[in-house]
Amino acid sequence: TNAWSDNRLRRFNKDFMFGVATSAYQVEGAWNVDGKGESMWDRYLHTRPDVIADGRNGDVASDSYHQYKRDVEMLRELGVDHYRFSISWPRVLPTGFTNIKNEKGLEYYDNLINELLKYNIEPMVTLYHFDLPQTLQQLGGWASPLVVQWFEDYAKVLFERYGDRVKYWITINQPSFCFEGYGGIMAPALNSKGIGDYMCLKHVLLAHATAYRLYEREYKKKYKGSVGISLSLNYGFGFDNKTENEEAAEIYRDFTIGMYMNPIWSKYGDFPKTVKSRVLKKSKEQGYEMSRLPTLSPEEIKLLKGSADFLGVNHYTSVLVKPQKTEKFEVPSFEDDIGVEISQSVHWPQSKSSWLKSSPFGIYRLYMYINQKYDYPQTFITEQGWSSEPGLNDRTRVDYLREYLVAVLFAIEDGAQIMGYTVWSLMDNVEWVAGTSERFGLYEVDFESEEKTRTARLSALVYKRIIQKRIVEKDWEPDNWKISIT
Ligand code: PNW
Repeated sequence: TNAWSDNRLRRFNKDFMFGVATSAYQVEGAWNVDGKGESMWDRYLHTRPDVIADGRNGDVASDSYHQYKRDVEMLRELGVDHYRFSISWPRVLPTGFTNIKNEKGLEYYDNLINELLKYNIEPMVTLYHFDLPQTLQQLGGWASPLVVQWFEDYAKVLFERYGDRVKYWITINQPSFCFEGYGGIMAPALNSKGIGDYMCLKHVLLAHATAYRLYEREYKKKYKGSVGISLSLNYGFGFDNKTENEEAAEIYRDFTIGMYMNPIWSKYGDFPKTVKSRVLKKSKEQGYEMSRLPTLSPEEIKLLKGSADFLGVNHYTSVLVKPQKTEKFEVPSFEDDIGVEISQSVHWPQSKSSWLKSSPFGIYRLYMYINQKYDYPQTFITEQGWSSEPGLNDRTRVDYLREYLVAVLFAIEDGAQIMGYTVWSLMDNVEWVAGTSERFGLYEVDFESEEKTRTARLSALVYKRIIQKRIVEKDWEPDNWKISIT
């Protein structure tokens, strides 16, 4: 389908918020500066440099710890309404606990927030974007139930310190990091497929809900902010409309969308029935006494239900789903529990990342799906982006953003509740184990330069124009590629 197939002019209303995102480990650098503690990503990439595609880790990254004023200048050049960034837990609490509060680290975020507010840019703060203090990882990290309390204590420090100025909070970025960290090559890279990943997931959800309740109880009246969680929600289509493929896609969606949304947004809470029954059945067959998927108690179900003022949607791509036939997965594993084979169409344009292809109708379908299942939840698109080669002429990113933004307009027209849109990312950064081999920035970063010089790409100019005009113009081209504050 062609996103441009009708000629009606749709526009974003004036209070729709446009922004860009980054995360602490990926941009800040200064990994051991001014009293910052070690994170599990510091430890992981220092001990396993071989896993990084181009060897570049987050020690210096885009050096935003020192360049934040330039970052805010770029935000002003773009004319964004908000900036989504994350706080590094070990930068503010080097031991992971609240016994030592690192004043220098806390001041860094004070400075960034104040600089944003000076120019009327709304800060949107993520409490956790993958960089757990290494001290806590050693004590079990997200697989330990104790992390729920540790996270609440950490959240309290941030709500106390920044609550007067920050109105949009995101507790956790993508609970699905559990599957990559306990069954893949993301930190802590502990090989515990089908077990550790589910334990992690339970505690991540409870940590989120506990932080949400803390804000609700102690800060909401005073500060009137809202608290959400960002989920990685790609859409799974049936490979074609054969019944078995449609059924496989429904199971896939239960495991990758319902898994996170059901506990918070459904009427009865808890994990989806299909997920619970499939993992239980497989676990029994495999000789386990009980399900590898931990249960949620009635109290936990209650704590989780309704524990978000908004859903943060991180949406990059879509997949095509068939029942598992030829592929063999590790046993036990999340993949084996789902029991489907996924692929992407050869017709979808390919980015620099193997997993990321452009399929703009996917975000429209995702919204129709969650609206029907969860009754039109309030959402904020907290990440969407495209990876390219280095270079300023990022035509493929321009195409991607335009087509997805048109799809977002279609979704809004059909009732989706979307408060804003956030491009991943403001600038090139350390793309986890891909290092700097995949570039997601509207701004290019010259990682060879002392200052980590930032230069606007074509997409930065196009996004600026979209923000100004509140419409998506298919054919607009800038006169020149200079960007300035207007
Ligand atoms: C996001 N997928 O993760 C993360 O939040 C960012 O830190 C990261 O830089 C960005 O995407 C680009 O990778 C995702 O498989 C990882 O669809 C994988 C997927 C989606 C999001």
